[in-house]
Amino acid sequence: MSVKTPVTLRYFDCRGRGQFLRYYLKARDIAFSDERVPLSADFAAWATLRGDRAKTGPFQRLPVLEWDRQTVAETLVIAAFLHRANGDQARLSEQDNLRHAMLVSGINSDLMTPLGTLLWADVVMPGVDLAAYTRRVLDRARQYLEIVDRTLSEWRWLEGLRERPLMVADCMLWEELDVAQLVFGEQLQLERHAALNQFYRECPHRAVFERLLAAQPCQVTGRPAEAQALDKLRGILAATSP
Ligand SMILES: N[C@@H](CCC(=O)N[C@@H](CS)C(=O)NCC(=O)O)C(=O)O
Repeated sequence: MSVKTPVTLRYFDCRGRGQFLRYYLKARDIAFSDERVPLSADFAAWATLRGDRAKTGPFQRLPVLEWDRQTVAETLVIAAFLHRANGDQARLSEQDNLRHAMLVSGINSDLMTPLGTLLWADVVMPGVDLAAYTRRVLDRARQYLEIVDRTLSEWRWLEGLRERPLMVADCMLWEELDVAQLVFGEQLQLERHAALNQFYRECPHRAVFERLLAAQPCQVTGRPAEAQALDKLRGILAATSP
């Protein structure tokens, strides 16, 4: 894919809202600068950068994509922009474009955001009943996966994927299934969902995703000491599993 000027994806050095975009750019062979803002307990690097609106966009948040002198902010807008700019929109029927957009929107609000919030929960919601909250997020995630599993079968998503290039929604779905398993472990019970499980295992370019994760290992969120927070969640799940 040739873009007239260099492409930059700017995000924190974590997976969060940026990793699926990295997968997409890598898998689609789009040369880009993977600019990662270093994380630290005091967020010093971000504090220095945040006010530079040329880099952090109109809302001073990340991710931000720079593409042919355009600056694009907001995760869902970046996803839609890449879908259009790389010809994916033109490859799909109107109905399949709607399905693609619905899947991106759903994963964002029903998996990506709740998983990220859960990892931050005891920091951003002082006094939260972490055990109850964790179980609730797990139950909602399982419920959501059951429905998406049915929908992807009805849409024949996997069959379609074998006949077209990998698209943004595929990258996002794979990433969130991977993160959900990291957070909930076996309690997610992905294997109960045949279509999703098959998608996760057979997703084209899965090796590209895994290579990137291995080459640049990073936390899911910017939460300080995320590993300990994850251990705590796993302890809660182990103690409260029915
Ligand atoms: N609505 C934005 C939210 C972006 C957002 O909140 N990004 C976080 C990182 S995941 C951020 O930049 N946080 C820094 C801050 O709030 O100062 C989107 O969907 O992209």
